[in-house]
Amino acid sequence: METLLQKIEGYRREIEGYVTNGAEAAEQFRIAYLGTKGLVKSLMGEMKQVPADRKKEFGQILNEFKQFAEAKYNSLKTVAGKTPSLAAAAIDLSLPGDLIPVGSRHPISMMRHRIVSIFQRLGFSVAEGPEIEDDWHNFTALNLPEYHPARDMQDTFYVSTDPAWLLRTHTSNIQIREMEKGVLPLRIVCPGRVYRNETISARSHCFFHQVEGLYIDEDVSFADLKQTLYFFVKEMYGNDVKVRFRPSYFPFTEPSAEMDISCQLCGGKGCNVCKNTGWLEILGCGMVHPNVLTNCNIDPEKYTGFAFGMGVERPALLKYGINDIRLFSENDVRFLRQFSGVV
Ligand code: 2U9
Repeated sequence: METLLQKIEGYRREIEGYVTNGAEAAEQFRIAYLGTKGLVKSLMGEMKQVPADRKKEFGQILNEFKQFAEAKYNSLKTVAGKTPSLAAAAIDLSLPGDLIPVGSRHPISMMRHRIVSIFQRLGFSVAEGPEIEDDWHNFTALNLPEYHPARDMQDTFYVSTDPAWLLRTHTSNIQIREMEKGVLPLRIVCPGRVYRNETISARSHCFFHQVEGLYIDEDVSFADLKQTLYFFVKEMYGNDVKVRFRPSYFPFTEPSAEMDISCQLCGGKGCNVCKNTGWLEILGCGMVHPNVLTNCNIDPEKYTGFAFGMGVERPALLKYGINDIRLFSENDVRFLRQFSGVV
């Protein structure tokens, strides 16, 4: 069988190098390779020598070889009428093209897109902003007091200290910049990469991705916030998912809450992903603190707003069954290739 395969490979090379100089040569090629007493027929006769368990494989290889010879014959026929030098140089358009590998989207990009597009359907538009930020847009305007631990060098990457430039710790800087533009009402989602000085492990990284949202208008209420997030959860996790709000605290919202959904893995029964609680925390939210509105020259007596924020990594881990957050930033093509064709 191996010698047979080698022989076929040799014939293939022979055919590749075959150059015609006329219709007569094309016909000779047909007789020699494809005729009733030709090479392909005689190779078919060898089939009886091939062991039973390899007959299928040999059949396939022989079939491909036959198609290859036929394609060559067709091209020889086509160029047969041309001058010998042109015929020799002619490109064989009947041969199959080289396969070009199809790229894939990064799982974080896919998850960010899923999240953002749900809010876009509710009339939110996308806003972006700088990753290197000043103290005002990242902290002060957001009602984060001078002594807040988040400002600590231990938690924040400072690019410089005087004046202070830092890597944003959340995408809230975008909302501050949009509010400062003074165009109301405002209804935006803000996706982006954020940085925190944390030890890198399977569960946390020193950079990750967020999608935050903000809606400011007259008469925006906590009920609007809840309905918007209910809609998001149903679109994202399906109609059967259970939702609960828990009171919480953030300096930039008052009142503040965190939203949990019933665990996607165990359906609420309890497992190691939900730490046996049956619930998964998916986002934080609240009504924009009046101080934040004032800081951006918006009258808190006239306008109210809600805001929310969520991480992108955790839902991506859950959705795509990944167990280590570091895989998202290592750019190992063996990992990334698996998302080809996934949406
Ligand atoms: C403005 C006013 C209020 C955005 C908010 C959260 C609650 C929140 C976390 C979720 C997981 C960050 O990625 S995470 O660690 N976010 O809990 N974010 S309210 O509030 C804002 C933003 C901008 C002007």
